[in-house]
Amino acid sequence: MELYSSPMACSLASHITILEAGLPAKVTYVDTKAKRTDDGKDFLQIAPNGYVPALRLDNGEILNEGGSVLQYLADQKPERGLAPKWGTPARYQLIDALHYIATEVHKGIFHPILTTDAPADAKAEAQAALPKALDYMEKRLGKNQYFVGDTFTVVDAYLFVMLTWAAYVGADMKRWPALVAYYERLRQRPSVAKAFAEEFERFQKRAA
Ligand SMILES: N[C@@H](CCC(=O)N[C@@H](CS)C(=O)NCC(=O)O)C(=O)O
Repeated sequence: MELYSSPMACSLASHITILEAGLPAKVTYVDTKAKRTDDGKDFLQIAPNGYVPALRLDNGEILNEGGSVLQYLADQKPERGLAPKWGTPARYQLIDALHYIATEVHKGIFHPILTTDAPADAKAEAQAALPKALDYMEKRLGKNQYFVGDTFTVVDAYLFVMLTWAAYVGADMKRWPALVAYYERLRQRPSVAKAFAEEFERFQKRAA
């Protein structure tokens, strides 16, 4: 398996999941603007939509949506509990949370804020929506340790990235103490700390 990731992008969640599951997957970095991989390949030949995460399966097929990549990775090591068993109500709660994060938070809010092409009014609307989404997540997390169920799942890996971005775009995180405590707990997990350190270093080098 090979994961195509871009430093500190949404694909960090898949990178965390690979480490959390202990999967033998190679991580290849991509410059998503130039559409080139760091080992010199045309990324559009690998993932026609040109975005990360992309996961090349051992049979050569590509998965190119975070929600499917995360669940595929989790299902390679079911004993790690990174996604509940298929067919259980808990699995649908996980899918529900992944869709919420992908559509409402990632694409609905962070995409307009972070992209250079969005018009100013779309950026302002997204900035105004961010505290409301954080309010919702703070309330939904409540006193729980994890966002869905009682153990770490791929949803927590994805939310870790969203909360990293929230601080990066200037959200006043102290307004959401449960999310801050949750974020700090996640940051201490070896898989999260390792993937974050590797990607953050690459992110800083690219920005320099
Ligand atoms: N629909 C995809 C979107 C993934 C996505 O937006 N990836 C961003 C990084 S966070 C990207 O690669 N953007 C570069 C581009 O769209 O050209 C998903 O939910 O995984």
